[in-house]
This record gives sequence, structure tokens and C-alpha cells, in this order.
Amino acid sequence: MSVRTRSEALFAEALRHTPGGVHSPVRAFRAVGGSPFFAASAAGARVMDADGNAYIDYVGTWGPAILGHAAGPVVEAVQAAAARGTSFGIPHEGEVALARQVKAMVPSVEKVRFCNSGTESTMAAIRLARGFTGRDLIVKFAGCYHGHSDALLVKAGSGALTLGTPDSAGVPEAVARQTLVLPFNDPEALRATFRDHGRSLAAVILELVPANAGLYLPRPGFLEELRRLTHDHGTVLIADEVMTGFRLGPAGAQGVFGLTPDLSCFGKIIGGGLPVGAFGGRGDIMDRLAPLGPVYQAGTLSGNPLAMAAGLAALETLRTTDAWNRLEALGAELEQGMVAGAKAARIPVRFQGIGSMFCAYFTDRPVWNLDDAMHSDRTRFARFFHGMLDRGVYLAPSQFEAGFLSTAHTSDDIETTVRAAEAVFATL
Ligand code: KE4
Repeated sequence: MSVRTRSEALFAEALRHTPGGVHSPVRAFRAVGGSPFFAASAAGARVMDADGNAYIDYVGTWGPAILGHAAGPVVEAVQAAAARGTSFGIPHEGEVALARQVKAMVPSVEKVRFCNSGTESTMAAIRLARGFTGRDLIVKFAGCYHGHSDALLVKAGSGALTLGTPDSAGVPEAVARQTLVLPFNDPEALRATFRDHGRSLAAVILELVPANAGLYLPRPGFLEELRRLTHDHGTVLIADEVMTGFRLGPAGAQGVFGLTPDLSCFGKIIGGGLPVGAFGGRGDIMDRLAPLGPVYQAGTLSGNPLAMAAGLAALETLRTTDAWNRLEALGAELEQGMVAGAKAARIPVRFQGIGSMFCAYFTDRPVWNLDDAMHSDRTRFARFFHGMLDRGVYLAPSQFEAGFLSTAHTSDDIETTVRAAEAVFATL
């Protein structure tokens, strides 16, 4: 059992200054019990806490740390950029370079606009789709999380689901009514919704690989049916790739599944760990954005030079080292070890993953949507989480979050993790 007295003291003080002591709810360990450790530093595949304990990190700051923490090329790029000024609020070459790189990696992106978070990117994409179509209704899927803008905090995943507030207080009924929520992987519900509302639907937004209720995959044919229906009804199809973008491959999940969305949203990796969001896609839609068109969107720190430099260094490193093959191999190693460990211990675990993303559901049934995910044994998950943490492995502190590998993880790390899991499975 790791000693965490410094973290406990910091948390006690944080609680006096900040609601729940955290600056994003999922960090509070409310879903797993206990109090969060406080990070002191992070390097490669490890995070070190305020008491000097080291953990193999499978959260990776919720996705951005795909190269591991304090990756050399990213740190050097940020240090060099900082020496030239931390913010301009003026167009600069870094924005152009990162935009060029995004377009080169994601063929569906003809134009791109940078902002400061995934929330901003999806909020702006929805507004743009509404401005482009002149329609109000949007569709999302239960359990998908697209950030905390009002229109999208309806049956949301991630921290909202973890805390049991998938429909947040403070979102006016008049706003929530404009968001239709469907079950994921249900083509019949899709067809019925388009039959009843087709010409009123401004957009459908989805995570192509929903990873904010754990992690599950699209059933064969589901994405193709969605693309057909949105195309036939003039509805904007928005792929939320904030988590999957540049993680599942150079063109993210849309590249893996061969889908061409009308707009895509990005975040996390595109900023190399600094605050960046982005949205992009069809030029005829993007050109409705101010200052060209009537749809307003703005941001003081959009295109921030440090964040642009970090994002460019991250994408360049991923692209030139073909990191995705390595991440795929590590993901397969982890899956094999965890599945074998759970089986040997006769613990019902459904390990679901794709590339470097994964989730271990404590259930014996396949998970294809939020309802399936809700059958997981969250009490058992909480015990598993703490057992792993006490053995130096940091997993996401919620059954409804995904885990992430980085290029800094090694086969030895996976071996250590699997051994720890075998020991914890035996106690569950
Ligand atoms: P941010 O506003 O947190 O940068 O991005 C929102 C967002 C949008 N779309 C998807 C698919 C996302 O996963 C996210 C944010 N992901 C969560 C983790 N599940 C962020 C963690 C947190 O809220 O602290």
C-alpha cells in the first residue's frame, strides 16, 4: 500500500479552495472511492505522485500523452516556442504548419479552425452545422461524451455518467429538447429518427469508437447506414475524434473505418498535452465561419504558439516513427495478458480495445452500447482499480473511461501490469 500523506494534505487544502478539490470531476476518484493522489511529475510511461510513488500510467492525461509524458520533441518545441513569446493573438506560422499537417493526415479535412479544448470544438461544430443547414435539431448517442456545452450534456458519458449526472442541471429544457438521443449501434432507431425528423436534423455527432462509457465498437454496417442517412437528408455528420484522432492512426477512427464525415472534431493529441481543440472538414461548410460567413466562433488563445508547436512536434513524431504499429502491438499484448489473467481467476471480465485504447468491463456479456456497459460490476471495478494502484499501476478511476497506451510503454511494463492484475483478480 503506497503512502500518500502529502497527496492527502494537498487534497484537504484543495477541497477548501475548489469544488470537490479538482478542476475536472472525473479526477476526484468519486467512482472508485478514496481520494486522488497528486501528481508531482511525469516522464515516459510513468507518473510520480507528491509522496514519491511511481505508477505505470494508463490514463496518459486522458489521451494526449500518446508519446509518453515529457516526450523530448514536444518539450524541446515548447521551450523554443516559449522563448519567442507565449501568446500573440496574431496569425503566425505555427498555425499554418499545424493546419497543413492536419490536412495531410486527415483527407476529409479541407479547412480547419483551432480552438482551446474538445468542448469548444464540438460546440462550434454543432453551431456551424446549424448555421449551414438552417436547422435546429441534432442527434447524439447515449453514453457518448462530447464535452460540457449545453446542447451536448444530454445523456452524456465520461464524468457526467460516472457521477450520475448524464443530464446536467442548468441545461434549459428548451435546449435539451433540441438534442435527440439514440442508442448506439441501433440502425432501426436511426432509420425511424430520420423517417420522423430527417429534414429537420442539422447534425448527427458521435464518437466513432465510443470511449466515454468504457469502450465499445460500432457494429458492422452501423457507420455506413449513418453516413447514408445523413447524406440523403442533408444532415451534417460530425465525427468527434477528440479522443481517437491521431491515436488510432494518422486519420484516426475515420481512417480505420473508412468513413468520410462532413466535419471532424479534434483535441488532446493535437495539442501535445497543451490546451488545443480543432474542428474541420468540408470547405463549403467551414467557410460559413466568421469572418467569412455568418457563424461566429472565436478565442483569445486559439492557435496559441506554444500549443501549435507542441501539437506539431507530436504529430510529426507520430508520423515519422510510424508509432501506430507499435501501439497496436502493445495493445494486443495487454489484451492477451489481461484476458488470460481474468480467465485463470474465473473473474468475468470483458476486455474491449482497439489499437492503444482499451477498457476492462467487469461483466461476462459483450458491450455494444451504454445499456450493456451499465451491467458492469462497478463495485468490483473499484476494488480492482485500488488493488492495481497499490501495486503501482494507474488506471482510469472510473469504469466509464478508457485506458490509453503510449509509445513509451514497454513489454516489461505490460508484463508488470499483467502480473499485478493476476494478483488483484485473486482478491476480487
Ligand atoms: P475537453 O473539453 O475535455 O478537452 O474535451 C471534451 C471531449 C470531447 N469529445 C470526446 C470524445 C472526449 O473524450 C472529450 C473529453 N474526454 C474526457 C475523458 N473521457 C476528458 C476528461 C475530463 O473530463 O477530465
